[in-house]
Amino acid sequence: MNHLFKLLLLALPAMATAQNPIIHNQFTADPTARVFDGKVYLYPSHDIVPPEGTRKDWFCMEDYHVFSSSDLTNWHDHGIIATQHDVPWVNAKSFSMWAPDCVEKNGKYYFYLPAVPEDGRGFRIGVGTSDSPTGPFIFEDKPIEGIMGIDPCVLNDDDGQSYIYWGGVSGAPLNADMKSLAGKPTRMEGLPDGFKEGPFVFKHNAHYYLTFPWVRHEGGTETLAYAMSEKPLGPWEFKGIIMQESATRCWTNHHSIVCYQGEWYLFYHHNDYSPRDDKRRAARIDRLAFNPDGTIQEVIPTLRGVGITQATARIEVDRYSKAHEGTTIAYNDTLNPFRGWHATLPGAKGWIAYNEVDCSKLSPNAYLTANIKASENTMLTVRDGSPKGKIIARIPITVEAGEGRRRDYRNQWYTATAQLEYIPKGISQLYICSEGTEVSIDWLQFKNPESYFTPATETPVKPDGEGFVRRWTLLEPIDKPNPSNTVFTDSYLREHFYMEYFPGQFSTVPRNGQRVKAGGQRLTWHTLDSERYNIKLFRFADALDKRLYGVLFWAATIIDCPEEMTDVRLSVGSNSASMWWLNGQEVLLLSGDRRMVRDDAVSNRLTLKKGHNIIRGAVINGPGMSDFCLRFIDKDGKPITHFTIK
Ligand code: FUB
Repeated sequence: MNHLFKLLLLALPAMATAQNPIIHNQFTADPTARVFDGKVYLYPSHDIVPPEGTRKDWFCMEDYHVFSSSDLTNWHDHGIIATQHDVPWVNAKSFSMWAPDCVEKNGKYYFYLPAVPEDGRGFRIGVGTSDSPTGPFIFEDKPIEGIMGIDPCVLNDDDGQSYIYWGGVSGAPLNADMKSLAGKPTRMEGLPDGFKEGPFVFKHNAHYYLTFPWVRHEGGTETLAYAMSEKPLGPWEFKGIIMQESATRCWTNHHSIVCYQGEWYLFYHHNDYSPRDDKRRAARIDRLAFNPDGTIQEVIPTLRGVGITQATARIEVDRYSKAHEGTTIAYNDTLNPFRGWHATLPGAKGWIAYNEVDCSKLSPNAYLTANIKASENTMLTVRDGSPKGKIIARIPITVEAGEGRRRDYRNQWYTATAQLEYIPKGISQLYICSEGTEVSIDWLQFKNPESYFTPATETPVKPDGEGFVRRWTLLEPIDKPNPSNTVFTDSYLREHFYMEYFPGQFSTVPRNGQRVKAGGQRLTWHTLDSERYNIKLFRFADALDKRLYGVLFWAATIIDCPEEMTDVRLSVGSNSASMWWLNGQEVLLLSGDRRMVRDDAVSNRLTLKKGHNIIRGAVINGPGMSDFCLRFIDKDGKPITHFTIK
């Protein structure tokens, strides 16, 4: 087993994913996106499963969350910004907090929401004010006078006038307070017949766009359509469809359109996480483009969505950008769609492509992991740019228990690993190609091996903020076969730590690269800075492909004190037993079978000399993973940090 695969045994679970739908832990409908201060903020409705006593087949929302992102890929949930209990005029049992909007004007943020009022009659629209896009919002006592309806959308025009639109479709100018109408509501003219709701109005190149969900024929479901005008309240000229009806008959669609960092995006929803119930929806994003005459090009919904995916993030390849005919996708758990999907490649020559993967942060010793399932031994290749592109990695899939393998993985998910043969430069479109029989794939993830140490430089360093000494000269492990830690009594340790393993063990100060002979072993000292407060001797040995268990480690370091320090104590934690010497004097013994715990054992009071002080340690283990941490503390137990380490 080589170093790479051993590291995998301790690999951490994957982090963020970044495809359609964009929020993965809750339903998010009616996604209104707005750009504030260089970030995209998302204000969706929050569909929930209807609680007991409420209609099971209808929309059900009791609060709003707000999300933000600076890359359209990683979304941060800022939590709940309003509930049906906080807004004074809302009927607190109505579960009717439908599609909202939020705009900024003169440094204030106005959050508009539709809901059923206390008297239970129809929908009204109210507003809350905040100094921040994430709230807290202070809500008005009453809904806006003159509006009955749902789905507010506010346009701030370039001349300073704001307008509010709602329902299907009316509009009116707003007063400067953003909380009251400055004129009579008017019905927007020029729109086609058929059910309309969810207006979203924006301005681009002096054209006003009124975009809206529209049911174009009896028995149909909602498309997204649009009209254009040279005036904010029309009359409008109907232009056509932005998005066709849902292929799976999700009855509603609801959207917003924003320009972010020079690109246009359509936010919309679909019932990805609720395939049998189209009242629980999930927000998505796809790119939107204009024709030279200002008309909008039709948007084809994708699984891939938008945004660059880091190669080291989990790449959900079932959210592919392209796929070979015959590729299918299915839920990982039909009882819990939030557990995502997997793709199945039909066999030889099948492939899926996943675009915009940033490989620039992969280190030369990066490797690939893939969660896969197959019924026969087969092979996948991951290629750069095309199904015939350069091979990045080959993933051999061995599912049958063979000689030396205890597990049989036929038709079971398992994580395969592969070394990289080639690392694409920058952004790549990955092609995952089947080279044999049918194979299912859930995700891919590239990993940079974790680093635990870096070679020390000539420059002295300080202990870390908590006083831990992180620079050490470590000797490659001496074989000391001990099948268990139970032998580590004081007497055993005294005998074995004081044995002479190599010349100068207690007298010379080791230097980086110096070699010593210990019994039949030729061993080298390495001066290293540890990335962590605890010195992971196990990782040190592993990276050098040395024996890990039943070994004895020697460590030494020199600390340089600016003055004499009295009444200090040496404080150590180690796995397993260890002994420590200061300037040649034994000061601490940690015996028995112990775990590494900071400040596990503390010495008697000591004096550190002005100038150089030599600390030596020996750590012994049986079958465990060795590490240690060491610092000095003062008479009050506070860490000492004002010395340097050579
Ligand atoms: O989310 C509830 C309603 O469904 C919205 O207000 C409509 O636009 C439709 O998406």
